[in-house]
Amino acid sequence: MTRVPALFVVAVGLPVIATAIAIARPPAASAAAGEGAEMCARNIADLSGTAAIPAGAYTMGSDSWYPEESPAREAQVAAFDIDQHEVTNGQFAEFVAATGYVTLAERTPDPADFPDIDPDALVAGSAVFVAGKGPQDAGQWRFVPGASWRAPMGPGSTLEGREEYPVVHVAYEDAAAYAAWRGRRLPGEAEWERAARAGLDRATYEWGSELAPEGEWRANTWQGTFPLTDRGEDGFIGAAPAACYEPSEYGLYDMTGNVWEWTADDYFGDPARAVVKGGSFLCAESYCARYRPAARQPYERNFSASHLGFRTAGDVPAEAASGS
Ligand SMILES: [Ca+2]
Repeated sequence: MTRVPALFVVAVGLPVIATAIAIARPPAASAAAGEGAEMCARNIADLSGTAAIPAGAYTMGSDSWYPEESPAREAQVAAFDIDQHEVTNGQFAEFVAATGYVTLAERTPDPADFPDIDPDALVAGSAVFVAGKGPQDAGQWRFVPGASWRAPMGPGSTLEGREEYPVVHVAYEDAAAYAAWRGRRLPGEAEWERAARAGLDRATYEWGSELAPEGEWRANTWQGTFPLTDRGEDGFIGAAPAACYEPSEYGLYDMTGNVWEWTADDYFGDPARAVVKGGSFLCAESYCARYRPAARQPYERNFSASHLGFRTAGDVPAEAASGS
Protein backbone atom coordinates (compact mmCIF):
# COMPACT_ATOMS: atom_id res chain seq x y z
CA MET A 1 0.00 0.00 0.00
CA THR A 2 1.40 3.35 -0.96
CA ARG A 3 1.85 5.47 2.05
CA VAL A 4 -0.03 8.71 1.85
CA PRO A 5 1.34 11.31 4.22
CA ALA A 6 -0.86 12.97 6.71
CA LEU A 7 -0.94 16.23 4.87
CA PHE A 8 -2.99 14.69 2.10
CA VAL A 9 -5.47 13.07 4.33
CA VAL A 10 -8.96 14.37 4.67
CA ALA A 11 -10.05 13.34 8.09
CA VAL A 12 -13.69 12.83 8.80
CA GLY A 13 -15.02 15.69 10.81
CA LEU A 14 -12.23 18.03 9.87
CA PRO A 15 -12.11 20.67 7.19
CA VAL A 16 -10.04 19.70 4.21
CA ILE A 17 -6.43 19.82 5.25
CA ALA A 18 -5.43 17.92 2.17
CA THR A 19 -4.49 20.54 -0.32
CA ALA A 20 -3.70 23.24 2.15
CA ILE A 21 0.02 23.08 1.71
CA ALA A 22 0.35 26.80 2.19
CA ILE A 23 3.12 27.38 4.63
CA ALA A 24 1.20 28.49 7.64
CA ARG A 25 2.91 30.73 10.09
CA PRO A 26 3.54 28.71 13.21
CA PRO A 27 0.89 29.73 15.68
CA ALA A 28 1.90 31.15 19.00
CA ALA A 29 1.72 28.61 21.76
CA SER A 30 -1.84 28.90 22.94
CA ALA A 31 -3.04 28.54 26.46
CA ALA A 32 -2.51 24.85 26.99
CA ALA A 33 -3.60 24.67 30.56
CA GLY A 34 -6.48 26.66 31.91
CA GLU A 35 -7.36 27.30 35.46
CA GLY A 36 -7.59 23.60 36.11
CA ALA A 37 -3.90 23.10 36.63
CA GLU A 38 -4.43 22.91 40.35
CA MET A 39 -6.52 19.81 39.72
CA CYS A 40 -3.40 18.02 38.63
CA ALA A 41 -1.72 17.63 41.96
CA ARG A 42 -1.73 13.90 41.31
CA ASN A 43 1.68 12.54 40.44
CA ILE A 44 1.24 10.05 37.65
CA ALA A 45 4.44 8.33 38.70
CA ASP A 46 2.51 7.16 41.75
CA LEU A 47 -0.06 5.34 39.66
CA SER A 48 0.39 1.61 39.19
CA GLY A 49 0.60 2.09 35.44
CA THR A 50 -1.90 -0.39 34.12
CA ALA A 51 -5.33 -1.55 35.23
CA ALA A 52 -6.69 -5.08 34.90
CA ILE A 53 -9.91 -5.35 32.92
CA PRO A 54 -11.88 -8.51 33.64
CA ALA A 55 -13.07 -10.88 30.94
CA GLY A 56 -16.76 -10.72 30.24
CA ALA A 57 -19.64 -9.61 28.09
CA TYR A 58 -21.13 -6.15 27.80
CA THR A 59 -23.33 -4.10 25.52
CA MET A 60 -21.12 -2.46 22.92
CA GLY A 61 -22.34 0.47 20.84
CA SER A 62 -25.56 2.42 21.11
CA ASP A 63 -28.79 2.90 19.19
CA SER A 64 -29.41 6.32 20.72
CA TRP A 65 -26.70 8.45 19.13
CA TYR A 66 -24.87 8.42 15.81
CA PRO A 67 -25.49 5.75 13.16
CA GLU A 68 -21.93 4.45 13.21
CA GLU A 69 -22.38 3.33 16.83
CA SER A 70 -25.38 1.16 16.02
CA PRO A 71 -26.48 -1.51 16.61
CA ALA A 72 -26.02 -1.99 20.30
CA ARG A 73 -24.87 -5.61 20.55
CA GLU A 74 -23.26 -7.99 22.97
CA ALA A 75 -19.49 -8.09 22.89
CA GLN A 76 -17.27 -10.55 24.70
CA VAL A 77 -13.71 -9.78 25.59
CA ALA A 78 -10.97 -11.77 27.27
CA ALA A 79 -9.16 -10.35 30.26
CA PHE A 80 -6.52 -7.79 29.40
CA ASP A 81 -4.85 -4.79 30.93
CA ILE A 82 -4.67 -1.23 29.75
CA ASP A 83 -2.66 1.84 30.62
CA GLN A 84 -4.26 3.90 33.33
CA HIS A 85 -3.58 7.10 31.43
CA GLU A 86 -2.80 8.30 27.95
CA VAL A 87 0.83 7.88 26.91
CA THR A 88 2.60 11.08 27.86
CA ASN A 89 5.26 13.15 26.15
CA GLY A 90 7.70 12.03 28.83
CA GLN A 91 7.01 8.37 28.13
CA PHE A 92 7.24 8.83 24.38
CA ALA A 93 10.51 10.74 24.80
CA GLU A 94 11.99 7.73 26.62
CA PHE A 95 11.03 5.55 23.67
CA VAL A 96 12.58 7.93 21.14
CA ALA A 97 15.75 8.31 23.22
CA ALA A 98 16.13 4.53 23.43
CA THR A 99 15.37 3.73 19.81
CA GLY A 100 15.99 6.83 17.70
CA TYR A 101 12.47 6.45 16.35
CA VAL A 102 11.27 9.15 13.95
CA THR A 103 7.52 9.67 13.74
CA LEU A 104 5.62 9.86 10.49
CA ALA A 105 4.94 13.58 10.95
CA GLU A 106 8.69 14.19 11.15
CA ARG A 107 9.47 12.45 7.85
CA THR A 108 9.44 14.25 4.53
CA PRO A 109 7.13 12.44 2.13
CA ASP A 110 8.95 10.60 -0.65
CA PRO A 111 8.41 12.35 -4.00
CA ALA A 112 8.46 8.93 -5.68
CA ASP A 113 5.14 8.24 -3.99
CA PHE A 114 3.67 11.50 -5.34
CA PRO A 115 4.76 11.95 -8.93
CA ASP A 116 2.01 14.49 -9.59
CA ILE A 117 2.97 16.80 -6.79
CA ASP A 118 5.67 19.44 -6.73
CA PRO A 119 8.40 17.95 -4.54
CA ASP A 120 8.82 21.32 -2.85
CA ALA A 121 5.29 20.98 -1.56
CA LEU A 122 6.04 17.69 0.16
CA VAL A 123 6.96 18.72 3.65
CA ALA A 124 6.86 17.05 7.02
CA GLY A 125 4.25 18.29 9.44
CA SER A 126 0.95 17.60 11.12
CA ALA A 127 -2.55 18.96 11.66
CA VAL A 128 -2.84 21.56 14.38
CA PHE A 129 -6.03 23.05 15.76
CA VAL A 130 -5.34 26.73 16.18
CA ALA A 131 -7.71 28.39 18.60
CA GLY A 132 -9.41 31.61 17.55
CA LYS A 133 -9.16 34.88 19.37
CA GLY A 134 -12.84 35.24 20.18
CA PRO A 135 -16.40 34.87 18.94
CA GLN A 136 -15.59 36.59 15.62
CA ASP A 137 -12.44 34.58 15.05
CA ALA A 138 -13.15 30.87 14.94
CA GLY A 139 -10.49 28.32 15.62
CA GLN A 140 -9.42 26.26 12.63
CA TRP A 141 -7.42 23.25 11.57
CA ARG A 142 -4.21 23.92 9.69
CA PHE A 143 -1.52 21.73 8.30
CA VAL A 144 1.56 23.12 10.05
CA PRO A 145 4.95 22.23 8.54
CA GLY A 146 7.28 21.17 11.30
CA ALA A 147 4.53 20.34 13.77
CA SER A 148 5.27 17.05 15.50
CA TRP A 149 5.15 15.46 18.91
CA ARG A 150 8.25 17.49 19.83
CA ALA A 151 6.78 20.75 18.60
CA PRO A 152 3.04 20.37 19.11
CA MET A 153 2.13 23.82 17.81
CA GLY A 154 4.82 23.92 15.14
CA PRO A 155 8.37 25.25 15.01
CA GLY A 156 9.23 27.23 18.11
CA SER A 157 6.87 25.31 20.38
CA THR A 158 8.40 22.84 22.78
CA LEU A 159 7.53 20.22 25.37
CA GLU A 160 8.81 22.34 28.22
CA GLY A 161 6.39 21.88 31.09
CA ARG A 162 4.40 19.36 29.06
CA GLU A 163 6.09 16.12 30.09
CA GLU A 164 2.86 14.81 31.60
CA TYR A 165 0.60 15.92 28.75
CA PRO A 166 -0.55 13.21 26.36
CA VAL A 167 1.72 12.79 23.37
CA VAL A 168 0.02 13.95 20.16
CA HIS A 169 0.88 14.10 16.46
CA VAL A 170 1.42 10.34 16.49
CA ALA A 171 0.18 8.32 13.52
CA TYR A 172 -1.01 4.77 14.00
CA GLU A 173 2.36 3.26 13.16
CA ASP A 174 4.04 5.52 15.71
CA ALA A 175 1.63 4.44 18.43
CA ALA A 176 2.04 0.78 17.49
CA ALA A 177 5.84 1.11 17.49
CA TYR A 178 5.80 2.61 20.97
CA ALA A 179 3.51 -0.14 22.24
CA ALA A 180 5.71 -2.86 20.74
CA TRP A 181 8.76 -1.31 22.38
CA ARG A 182 7.03 -1.73 25.71
CA GLY A 183 6.09 -5.32 24.83
CA ARG A 184 2.50 -4.25 24.47
CA ARG A 185 -0.01 -3.44 21.74
CA LEU A 186 -2.87 -1.11 20.95
CA PRO A 187 -6.26 -2.06 22.39
CA GLY A 188 -8.97 -3.41 20.14
CA GLU A 189 -12.11 -1.32 19.94
CA ALA A 190 -14.20 -3.81 21.93
CA GLU A 191 -11.52 -3.91 24.61
CA TRP A 192 -11.22 -0.15 24.70
CA GLU A 193 -14.97 0.31 25.04
CA ARG A 194 -15.28 -2.32 27.75
CA ALA A 195 -12.54 -0.58 29.68
CA ALA A 196 -14.21 2.80 29.21
CA ARG A 197 -17.58 1.55 30.42
CA ALA A 198 -16.06 0.43 33.69
CA GLY A 199 -18.88 -2.02 34.30
CA LEU A 200 -21.73 0.47 33.69
CA ASP A 201 -23.56 -1.40 30.95
CA ARG A 202 -25.46 0.81 28.50
CA ALA A 203 -24.67 4.02 30.36
CA THR A 204 -24.33 7.06 28.11
CA TYR A 205 -21.20 8.34 29.80
CA GLU A 206 -18.29 6.62 31.43
CA TRP A 207 -19.68 7.57 34.86
CA GLY A 208 -23.44 7.41 34.27
CA SER A 209 -26.26 9.29 32.59
CA GLU A 210 -25.20 12.93 32.86
CA LEU A 211 -22.30 14.66 31.18
CA ALA A 212 -21.57 16.88 34.17
CA PRO A 213 -23.33 15.42 37.19
CA GLU A 214 -24.34 18.16 39.65
CA GLY A 215 -22.37 20.60 37.54
CA GLU A 216 -19.11 18.79 38.05
CA TRP A 217 -17.06 18.22 34.90
CA ARG A 218 -15.59 14.76 34.80
CA ALA A 219 -13.46 15.06 31.69
CA ASN A 220 -11.75 17.53 29.39
CA THR A 221 -14.10 18.46 26.55
CA TRP A 222 -15.23 21.76 24.95
CA GLN A 223 -17.91 23.94 26.53
CA GLY A 224 -19.48 26.29 24.05
CA THR A 225 -19.97 26.43 20.31
CA PHE A 226 -17.21 24.70 18.39
CA PRO A 227 -15.05 26.10 16.86
CA LEU A 228 -15.91 29.57 18.13
CA THR A 229 -15.66 29.70 21.88
CA ASP A 230 -14.50 27.21 24.46
CA ARG A 231 -15.50 28.51 27.87
CA GLY A 232 -13.15 26.05 29.54
CA GLU A 233 -15.55 25.33 32.37
CA ASP A 234 -13.90 21.97 32.90
CA GLY A 235 -10.66 23.75 33.78
CA PHE A 236 -8.83 23.42 30.48
CA ILE A 237 -8.81 25.05 27.09
CA GLY A 238 -6.76 22.66 25.01
CA ALA A 239 -5.28 19.44 26.32
CA ALA A 240 -4.85 18.71 30.00
CA PRO A 241 -2.01 16.83 31.66
CA ALA A 242 -2.75 13.12 31.96
CA ALA A 243 -4.84 11.96 34.90
CA CYS A 244 -6.17 15.31 36.14
CA TYR A 245 -9.77 14.20 36.44
CA GLU A 246 -11.09 11.56 38.78
CA PRO A 247 -10.51 7.96 37.67
CA SER A 248 -13.24 5.56 36.61
CA GLU A 249 -14.34 2.54 38.58
CA TYR A 250 -11.63 0.64 36.73
CA GLY A 251 -8.96 3.12 37.80
CA LEU A 252 -8.62 4.66 34.35
CA TYR A 253 -8.11 8.34 33.58
CA ASP A 254 -9.21 10.36 30.57
CA MET A 255 -10.97 7.57 28.72
CA THR A 256 -13.38 10.41 28.04
CA GLY A 257 -12.06 13.53 26.32
CA ASN A 258 -8.60 15.06 26.45
CA VAL A 259 -7.23 13.39 23.31
CA TRP A 260 -8.67 10.82 20.92
CA GLU A 261 -7.07 7.41 21.26
CA TRP A 262 -6.08 4.99 18.51
CA THR A 263 -7.48 1.47 18.59
CA ALA A 264 -6.17 -1.43 16.55
CA ASP A 265 -9.39 -2.03 14.61
CA ASP A 266 -10.24 -1.13 11.03
CA TYR A 267 -13.18 1.22 10.60
CA PHE A 268 -15.96 -0.78 8.92
CA GLY A 269 -13.38 -3.11 7.39
CA ASP A 270 -11.30 -0.40 5.74
CA PRO A 271 -7.66 -1.22 6.50
CA ALA A 272 -6.56 2.32 5.69
CA ARG A 273 -8.59 3.72 8.56
CA ALA A 274 -8.61 2.81 12.24
CA VAL A 275 -11.23 3.45 14.86
CA VAL A 276 -10.40 6.14 17.38
CA LYS A 277 -12.27 6.41 20.65
CA GLY A 278 -12.98 8.73 23.55
CA GLY A 279 -13.36 12.16 21.98
CA SER A 280 -11.06 15.06 22.73
CA PHE A 281 -10.83 18.52 24.22
CA LEU A 282 -12.40 19.72 20.97
CA CYS A 283 -15.58 17.68 21.35
CA ALA A 284 -18.55 19.94 22.04
CA GLU A 285 -22.17 19.08 22.59
CA SER A 286 -23.05 21.16 19.52
CA TYR A 287 -20.60 19.52 17.18
CA CYS A 288 -19.17 16.17 18.14
CA ALA A 289 -20.55 14.76 21.39
CA ARG A 290 -18.23 11.81 20.99
CA TYR A 291 -17.06 11.91 24.57
CA ARG A 292 -18.95 8.67 25.22
CA PRO A 293 -17.76 5.05 25.39
CA ALA A 294 -19.96 4.01 22.45
CA ALA A 295 -18.75 6.83 20.21
CA ARG A 296 -16.29 6.10 17.45
CA GLN A 297 -14.67 7.87 14.57
CA PRO A 298 -12.25 6.88 11.81
CA TYR A 299 -8.89 8.36 11.12
CA GLU A 300 -6.58 7.46 8.31
CA ARG A 301 -3.84 5.41 9.88
CA ASN A 302 -1.24 7.83 8.58
CA PHE A 303 -3.03 10.86 10.00
CA SER A 304 -1.69 12.76 12.96
CA ALA A 305 -3.04 15.77 14.76
CA SER A 306 -2.85 17.87 17.89
CA HIS A 307 -5.84 16.15 19.51
CA LEU A 308 -4.96 12.51 18.79
CA GLY A 309 -2.96 10.23 21.08
CA PHE A 310 -3.21 6.70 22.45
CA ARG A 311 -2.67 4.29 25.31
CA THR A 312 -1.46 0.69 25.22
CA ALA A 313 -2.91 -2.66 26.23
CA GLY A 314 -1.49 -6.02 27.20
CA ASP A 315 -2.60 -9.63 27.25
CA VAL A 316 -3.20 -11.32 30.56
CA PRO A 317 -2.11 -14.97 30.89
CA ALA A 318 -5.09 -17.28 31.02
CA GLU A 319 -4.19 -18.60 34.48
CA ALA A 320 -4.06 -15.07 35.82
CA ALA A 321 -7.32 -14.14 34.12
CA SER A 322 -9.11 -17.10 35.71
CA GLY A 323 -7.85 -16.14 39.13
CA SER A 324 -6.08 -19.45 39.68
CA1 LIG B 1 -11.85 21.62 28.16
